[in-house]
Amino acid sequence: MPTQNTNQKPYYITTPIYYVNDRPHIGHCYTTLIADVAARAQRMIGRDVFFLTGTDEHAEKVSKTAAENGKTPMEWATINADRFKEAFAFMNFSHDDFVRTTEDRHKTKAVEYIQQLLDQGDIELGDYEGWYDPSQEEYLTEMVAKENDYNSPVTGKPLEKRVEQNYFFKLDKYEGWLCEQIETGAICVAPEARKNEVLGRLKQGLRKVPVSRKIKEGDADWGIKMPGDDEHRIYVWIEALCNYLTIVDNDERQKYWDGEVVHLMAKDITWFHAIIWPAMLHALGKKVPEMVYAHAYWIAEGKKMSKSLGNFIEIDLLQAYAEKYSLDAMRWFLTTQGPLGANDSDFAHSRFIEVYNADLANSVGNSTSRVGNMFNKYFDGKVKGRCNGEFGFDNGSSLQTALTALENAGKKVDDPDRTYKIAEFTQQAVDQAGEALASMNLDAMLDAGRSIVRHVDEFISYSAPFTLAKQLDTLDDGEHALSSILYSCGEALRIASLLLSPAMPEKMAELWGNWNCNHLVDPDDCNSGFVAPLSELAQWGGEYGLKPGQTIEKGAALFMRADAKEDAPEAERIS
Ligand code: ME8
Repeated sequence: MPTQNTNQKPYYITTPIYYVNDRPHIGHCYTTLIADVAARAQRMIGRDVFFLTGTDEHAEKVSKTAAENGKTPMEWATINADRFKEAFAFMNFSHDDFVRTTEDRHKTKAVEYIQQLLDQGDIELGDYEGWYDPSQEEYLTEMVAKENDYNSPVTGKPLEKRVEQNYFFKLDKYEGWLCEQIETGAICVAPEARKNEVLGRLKQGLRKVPVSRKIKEGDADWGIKMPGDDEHRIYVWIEALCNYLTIVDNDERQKYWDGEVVHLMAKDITWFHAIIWPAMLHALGKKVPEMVYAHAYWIAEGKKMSKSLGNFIEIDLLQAYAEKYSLDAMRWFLTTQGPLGANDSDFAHSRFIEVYNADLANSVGNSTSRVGNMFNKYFDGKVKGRCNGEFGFDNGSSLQTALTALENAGKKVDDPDRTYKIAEFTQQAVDQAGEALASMNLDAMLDAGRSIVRHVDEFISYSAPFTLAKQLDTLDDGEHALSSILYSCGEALRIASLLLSPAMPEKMAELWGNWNCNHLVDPDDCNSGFVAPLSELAQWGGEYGLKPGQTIEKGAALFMRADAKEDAPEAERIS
């Protein structure tokens, strides 16, 4: 086990549980990837993390598509749940559990919660008339229905006016409390645009919400019955939300609910997570989530992805990209270019190549192979001596020696007074990454790693160790200067690789293999995978830093440059 930082609460991150009427696509992989990157980063800083994903199986559309495919609902749910599991294994996600809502462990607890709400009078029977969106299996308010001309805001198909006798949850009772929780940030609804939207809608007033569906003749026997009433089934949304709690509601996992709870999803389902679920939890006497983070959408080559346009980015296309450019390059692209904030993102091939070359081939890949090559060429592939990562202009300093070599070679130094405090720079980057992680700004977190790589590149251009290497015989302290420069570049890149690893775990592990940094990794630790928290791992020249005598193998380049004009990889379309 890595030494866990005991001042920090356990961290519990969830993704939506996905419908199993169909196979997974980029959207499902994206949200789960973001959760994976956050989970890996939180584990790396030493927190005890639980990461949950899974499938939502009791929806009407699951039994309908099952029938269309000549399967029972359970057979169809299993086929698709397995596709989700396979897709998530391919994406190298590190979830700690995968829930299927058809499992007893979920069903039993969900029924218990509903029973408690019934007993307390928070749920009661009544009549309901409203605009129902059959494609989404949800009722919309009069205002939302009207705004969308009585069509589904998601699919554009007509809404249905339905009257039902239902069980209702008294959501209206919690209006004031919810407003306060969200306004004060006790429940942090993010990004800000989503918070404003939710508060705007909340201030129009809340009504009771139906939590059951009356069973009609001909309905498939699918879903969980309302406790004590065989004529109703628990509305799939209400039951699905309970998954976040059912799976950790036991002695062993309770600490995760007591810790920091983060629910991640896209903006389509913010309301359920920011309003209905916290109110249910509050009614149950449970703690509410600390954060509800609703990102925007992926669109494809400028167009919304939809079934009718047939332009959903499917797993096979992601696989084709992974095969050609590596899985981690694809994970990198999705994480850094995705719709984590309030704006939608376009999955365009040209953009992929641009980002791949700029961030990976020309930056991380190039910098690590350059430094690895120099260690090989100048010091037999070994770290020579340590250096504190400070380069100033005292006479006789390593930087001064390097610049003298440049002058000897007849080259001009642009800014002869530049100093480099590389160790300090890496420490600042580690701090920035931690701050960015706390607010789910994963691009900024990864950019902290990228900024170290840029700093190293700049330092190499400035100090020109290859020029210095040619003059080792003529300069008194040439070898010491060269070794100090290389140590600093190598140690900075080692620290950068830690910050980049949540998005690119395989590629960074490959680098650690080449650079004999395996002492960072604890393969037996199923939690973080590291031997210590980041604050210790990233200490410049510390216990886990590069050491004199350590072998640095060149290894193959981590990322080969891509031709800007090359075509998008072809995916075999899944039928
Ligand atoms: O809503 N871009 O399941 P679902 C980004 N079962 N993310 C996308 C996306 C896109 N274009 N399309 C989908 C459900 N997603 C319910 C959830 S939770 C208690 C129940 C992702 O299969 C995103 O996370 O329709 C979105 O919220 C989710 O898939 C919807 O998945």
